[in-house]
Amino acid sequence: MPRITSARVIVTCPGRNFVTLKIETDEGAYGIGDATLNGRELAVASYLTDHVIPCLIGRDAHRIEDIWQYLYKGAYWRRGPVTMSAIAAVDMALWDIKGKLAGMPVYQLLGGAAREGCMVYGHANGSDIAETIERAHEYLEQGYKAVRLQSGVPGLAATYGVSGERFYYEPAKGSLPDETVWSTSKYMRHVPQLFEKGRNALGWDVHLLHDVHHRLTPIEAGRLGKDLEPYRLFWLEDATPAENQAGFRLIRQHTTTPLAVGEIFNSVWDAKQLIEEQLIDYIRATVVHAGGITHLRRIAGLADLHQVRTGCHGATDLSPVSMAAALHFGLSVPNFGIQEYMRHTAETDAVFPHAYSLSNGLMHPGDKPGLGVDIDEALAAKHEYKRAYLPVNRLEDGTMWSW
Ligand code: KDG
Ligand code: MG
Repeated sequence: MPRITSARVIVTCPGRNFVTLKIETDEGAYGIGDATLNGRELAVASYLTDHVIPCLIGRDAHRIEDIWQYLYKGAYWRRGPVTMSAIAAVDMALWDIKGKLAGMPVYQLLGGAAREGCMVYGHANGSDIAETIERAHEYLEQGYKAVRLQSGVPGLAATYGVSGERFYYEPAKGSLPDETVWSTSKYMRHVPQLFEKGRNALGWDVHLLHDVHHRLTPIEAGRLGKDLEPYRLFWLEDATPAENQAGFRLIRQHTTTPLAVGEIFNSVWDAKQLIEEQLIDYIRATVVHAGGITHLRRIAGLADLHQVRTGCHGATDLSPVSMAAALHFGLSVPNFGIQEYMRHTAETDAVFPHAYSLSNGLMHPGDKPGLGVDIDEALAAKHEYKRAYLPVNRLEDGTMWSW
């Protein structure tokens, strides 16, 4: 049995912060897992170093489920993004080790490929509608089958999802959080125009998506969904905060626009009612924040019973280790829907060399044993951690709102 001999946390900032767990065994194989929680990175690093790693040493690295249960039930304090990101990092690293020892890519251990590749969506964003459409065309030229459209809103100085960069979106910055200002009425007037012009310019053969980023109430989301019905969106994402899962009933009563939610979920319990009542169409929980491959498969299993498909979050703040794990999961799970792909910068890719690739709008994790991602520790050590916060958001009268 491969015994865990050491584990350590590597914090690096190749353009943005990433937290990685590396687990070594006495059989020579090692595994890595992503533990990045954007804007709160060091909390997970400490949870791992101070509380999880001492419990791992000496354990059989093959016993993934038992170690998962030990860390979840054994902590007494269940769930929450810090705990579940730490468990996820251990879980990913153990799947990586199991794959390496078996000489197989992780997706083979999960049942093998259930499709040729994972359809991904890219982010087209611009300061106005014309610029967003121009960028969407660039994605289509690169073979993407699905594109998310976000654009600046007239009258608002900054809008979620719009960045100066062409292909990378990086909202975390500053030694204190930036403050942005939000107007629901300005936004609600603008978005249907974005999709009317978007459909006219891009045609009907591309899937179009949009992220509301938790800004609306359920009834407002119902109205927006109804206004967008003529443009046949693939999904409307995070239309309203989802702590109150029953709130999605109200949205469903008013629109047939498909709904996606889950990027800040960390457990199947966050999605249970949403899935069981079929209040959503896509579950967007991630491998890193929702307890790793082991727990994500459990969520997908429940979702499959209710015709809810997966659509894992894949922003740049999830490291290439998470991206690889999501692709092994996505390739093998029966109810895969789509995978978000916000590509990483060249600096990040150099620290995390990886086997996954994109071709004709589909991504494949590659066939290297394990997850197929490594970390160049010498290069990682050259990029020192920099505190960076996600922005906060206020209404025009100064009231705090969801960012
Ligand atoms: O850390 C926050 C980002 O991951 C988030 O703002 C990106 O909403 C997002 C998305 O859909 O990619
Ligand atoms: Mg989102």
